[in-house]
Amino acid sequence: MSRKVTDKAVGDRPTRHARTIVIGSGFAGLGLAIRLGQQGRTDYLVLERGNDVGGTWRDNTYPGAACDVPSHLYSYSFALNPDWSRSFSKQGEIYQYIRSVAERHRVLDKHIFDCDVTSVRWNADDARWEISSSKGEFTADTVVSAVGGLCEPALPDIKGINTFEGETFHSARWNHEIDLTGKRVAVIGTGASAIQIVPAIAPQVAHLDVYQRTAPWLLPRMDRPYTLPERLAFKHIPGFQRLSRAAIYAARETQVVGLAKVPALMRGFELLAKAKLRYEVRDAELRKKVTPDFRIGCKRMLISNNYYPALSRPNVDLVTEGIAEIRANSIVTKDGTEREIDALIVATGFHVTDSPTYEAITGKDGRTLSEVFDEIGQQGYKGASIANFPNMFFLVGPNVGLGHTSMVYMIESQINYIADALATVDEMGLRTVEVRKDVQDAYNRDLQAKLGKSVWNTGGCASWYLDKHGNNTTLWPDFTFEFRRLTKTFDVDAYQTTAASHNDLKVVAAP
Ligand code: N01
Repeated sequence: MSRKVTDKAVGDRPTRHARTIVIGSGFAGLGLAIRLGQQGRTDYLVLERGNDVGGTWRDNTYPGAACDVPSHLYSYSFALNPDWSRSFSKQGEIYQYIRSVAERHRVLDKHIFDCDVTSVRWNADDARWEISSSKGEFTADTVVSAVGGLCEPALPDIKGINTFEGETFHSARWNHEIDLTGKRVAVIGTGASAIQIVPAIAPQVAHLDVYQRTAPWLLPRMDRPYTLPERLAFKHIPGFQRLSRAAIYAARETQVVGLAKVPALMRGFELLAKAKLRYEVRDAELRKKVTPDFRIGCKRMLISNNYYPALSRPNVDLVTEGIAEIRANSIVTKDGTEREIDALIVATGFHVTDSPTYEAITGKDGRTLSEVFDEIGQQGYKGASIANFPNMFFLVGPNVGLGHTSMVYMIESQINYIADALATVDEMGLRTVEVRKDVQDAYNRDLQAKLGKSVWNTGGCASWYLDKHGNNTTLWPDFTFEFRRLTKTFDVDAYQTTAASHNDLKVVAAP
């Protein structure tokens, strides 16, 4: 979804109506599309701005891109893949996996690709959503936004960045036409993307400056290729793959205790990370620069075995002085040093709590999602519904994010909930469903009370997990099986509903 109209030639096309329209086809939107098909629904469409399914795994093609959740867990429960080549998959393999699942479940013909949704407006008279896109106009009884939290690259607001004359691009929009071989390159950022990019390009470039604002915590990456006997076992021994997935899930879930409930327990991880740092960074000055000053887990814990060694290379400098200005061919730091470069890579993350996609959605009272969030922060109910936005559901909405385990697990929980919501609407003959504001408020009070104790809120760091109101509106503060339990069935009592009786809006459930 974007704010800009990218295709002017849409005027003459007739408006298409679908019972359900899903926007976005990453892990979330695609998973829901498959479930809609399994429910026997045919009257749905998926509008995708890219030219293929895959979402973030289609877009993030930077060198070194790989998942930091083990492959057997980072996949759909209904489409396990015994053929993963290694314990932590690389981007290309995950993208191919998502593609193959889409093909196998025959949902690609429900997709409209290169369809950039520019506005989504609620029409109260017709109880429908009106959607404008680069591929024409649509209406839908229900819209599911599955655009994801990491879809809109955030560019740093640094003086002079637009005057840079060399090659420049964001990590999520890698320009493969540019050959970095022998060039002087700068990378801004030291988050999950940058720590994969730096070791991948360092051997190729003439010189690399890595601009660090905050040193991240790094843990070992237990990655290795699967042996042939293991792969045969995953394929042929009944239950072996499920068992291994369950073991990974259980091990990861234990982290919730330290992250969300008793942050002091994170000291154990800190000791491990410090030992790794001492072992891998021999130079005392560099070690000082890369030693974090906040409790581990406050920002996403990163895993890498080759980032510190890359920083130690003779052609790599870690710059921590802070950027004052970017000039036509150089970066100037606050201490006055000017470093010349040919190419600039910005690995500065995404608009998460302030996504521009929120501006495109206009709810019941005429306010956009962006305006609603601006006032109260990113609040919703079970990450799936937001008051003022009837007949609209969200996949990966507020407070369903995770740092420690597979988002696909959370997505599948939400798919259960939304699929059951659509079934309930049909069974009860409902015209509209909108989460009750009092229920949403109580839900968020409870979330914030839990998050107040978490390491994300108390660990002494600034992160994109927190919004401008200081609230953590991105992460789920409990075990993921607790979220699975909460989303097992659609709790219609939490919603204000109207019955589908012509245009007569009969309230059948209200606060
Ligand atoms: O982005 P980030 P990312 N001047 O926001 C720095 C997922 N992911 O693309 O820490 C200078 O984490 C910023 O500095 P600071 C994962 O969920 C997953 O790396 O804010 N620096 C930080 O170092 C992850 O959390 C995988 O002080 C500036 C960096 O840029 C999410 O994507 C792999 C700056 C941004 O880090 C985002 O990761 C990759 C400025 N003006 C990503 N602005 C997997 O393996 C920002 N920075 C699954």
